Amino acid sequence: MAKIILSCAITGSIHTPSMSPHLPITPDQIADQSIDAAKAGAAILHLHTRDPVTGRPSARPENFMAFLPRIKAGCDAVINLSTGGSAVMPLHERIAGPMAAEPEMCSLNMGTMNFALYPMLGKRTDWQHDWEEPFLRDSDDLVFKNTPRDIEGVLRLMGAERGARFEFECYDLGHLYMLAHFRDRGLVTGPLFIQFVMGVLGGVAAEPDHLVHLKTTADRLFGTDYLFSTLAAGRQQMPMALVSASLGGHVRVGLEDNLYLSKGVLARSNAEQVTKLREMLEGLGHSLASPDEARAMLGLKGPDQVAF
Ligand code: KMH
Ligand code: ZN
Repeated sequence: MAKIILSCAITGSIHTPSMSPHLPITPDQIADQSIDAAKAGAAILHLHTRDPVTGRPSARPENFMAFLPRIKAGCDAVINLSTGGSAVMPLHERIAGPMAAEPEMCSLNMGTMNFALYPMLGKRTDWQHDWEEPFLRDSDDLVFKNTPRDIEGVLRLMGAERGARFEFECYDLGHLYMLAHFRDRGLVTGPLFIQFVMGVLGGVAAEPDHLVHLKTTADRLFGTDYLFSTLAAGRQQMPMALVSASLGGHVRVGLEDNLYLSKGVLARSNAEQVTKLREMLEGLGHSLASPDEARAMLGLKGPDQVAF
């Protein structure tokens, strides 16, 4: 069996500080949890940043630079910076940090979509920060804008001009056809790394038969010129990771996608989720790729070619 690339998405821009005391917010918290996740087996660290005081999603270069050198000094994991930022940010704001840091990898969201977080409001009333409740509530009228022009811009600025390769975030079948369109125009080249994103309200639900159909479609469009990984938001995180691995795919966990370790039990760290998945995968006979093995599989430029 081929080795499995485990990505860990450390903090994201979906969950808010009141939802878990373990969600990393400050540069030290993000760096510590990233290094621990890498030590536990994550080959790739998918990173967003937050305002260190309020915890609100941010994509400011100075917030990224406050932890990137520390993470690089503390582990050899591949650094993958989000260009999705938060769906509430315009694209120029979302890519400011990645443009300054010039990472080996960055995410690229393959279509415009709804990104509805308001079901997470639940019955909670004890918000720590003023921004949290309206941030979630207003997502009933939120468009996560990723038009072909936006995608082409990120490919040029981050790929052609800065040598990054991409985690292509595909939330639905149409996003695969958009990726094939850019391949046909010669703007993306293999090996492509597709992240199937399941369970976001606005994208496809986290069901095994949907994943099989996404993979079958990607096989038809990209043949052997791609690798896929799967993330499922919320409680389907671990089950879908195991389905992904069983189909020959790679896996992603992390507090960006799910705050829990098991039903009703908050994960105390990203490393805890990495360790849990690692043990399940190894129990099934799989083994994890090291960061350098992941670099070779994905054709990355190397950690000495970044700007941090
Ligand atoms: N937050 C995930 C649902 C990005 O950072 O570009 C998708 C994601 C997007 O990771
Ligand atoms: Zn992300």
